Amino acid sequence: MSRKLIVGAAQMGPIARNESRKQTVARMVDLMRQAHARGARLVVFPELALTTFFPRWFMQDQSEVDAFFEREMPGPETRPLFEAARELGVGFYLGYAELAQQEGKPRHFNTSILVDTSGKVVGKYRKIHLPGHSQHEPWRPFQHLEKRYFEPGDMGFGTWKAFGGTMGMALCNDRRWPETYRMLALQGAELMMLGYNTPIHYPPVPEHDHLQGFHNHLCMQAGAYQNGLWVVGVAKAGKEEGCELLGQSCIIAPTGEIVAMAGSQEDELITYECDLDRTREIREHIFNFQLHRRPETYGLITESG
Ligand code: CDV
Repeated sequence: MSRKLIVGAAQMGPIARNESRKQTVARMVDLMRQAHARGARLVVFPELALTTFFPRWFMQDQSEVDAFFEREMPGPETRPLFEAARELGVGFYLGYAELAQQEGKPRHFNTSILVDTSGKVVGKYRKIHLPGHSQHEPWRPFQHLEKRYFEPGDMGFGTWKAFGGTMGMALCNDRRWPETYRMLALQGAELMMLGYNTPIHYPPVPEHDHLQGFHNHLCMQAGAYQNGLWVVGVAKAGKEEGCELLGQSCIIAPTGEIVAMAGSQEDELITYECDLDRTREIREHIFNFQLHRRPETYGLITESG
């Protein structure tokens, strides 16, 4: 049986701070309709796709922060995404800010879910590598307060059987860490979905600003090749509330080659027919984990410090 899956990377342009969920979700449903017209069965949206990238502001009033979070999924404003999935037979990966209640306490996570073609949530991931800082740093032109507004994901790295293969999820900064891809590949992931919000300007090391696009592709292409999996990396791009966000959303083959890339900084759908069996070209040969890995020598990697 063919394991070819047409996947859409649904890059989104900027979302203004005052843009409503309703407006944003309408943009996303439009991208899902375009994906359907191109035969896609799975669409990948960015990280924190429902609102502006709010960690760029220091906020002390928790209710102001919580307004950017979802208490239920789907909720009234996000339900059209799930209805579109059912109507079109197009599943999706969605990044959003999750406000959960666990043991009676509010918990804040930077989360992604995988929704199948019947509109059912089949997987959830909570971002593990949270970048940035937790205190207000007024010297910065904009803040990156992920460490203040979120706690590290408590679900580990997981994979899910869906869309005829084994799917993995990660979020933004996770893509810079080789452990992310390896943890997914060791659980059989054949396709990794990842949404990102990456400012072009990196205030602590501005000398690297011109390398943002290079580093984005460098880590995802290396991760794809070294682990023999497809990577779908999807940006929220363009000038959002004065902050320039990297575009260059792309689909990367298990060989590490970019096979499709967005050319704009706006809402843009790119698609590619991903043959999940192509993972075998790598995983049964050059990176055959069973034959060639030497985990007995890698102990330091899992020691803390
Ligand atoms: N949203 C992110 O995780 N952004 C980081 C930036 C801050 C470096 C990233 O890795 O792209």
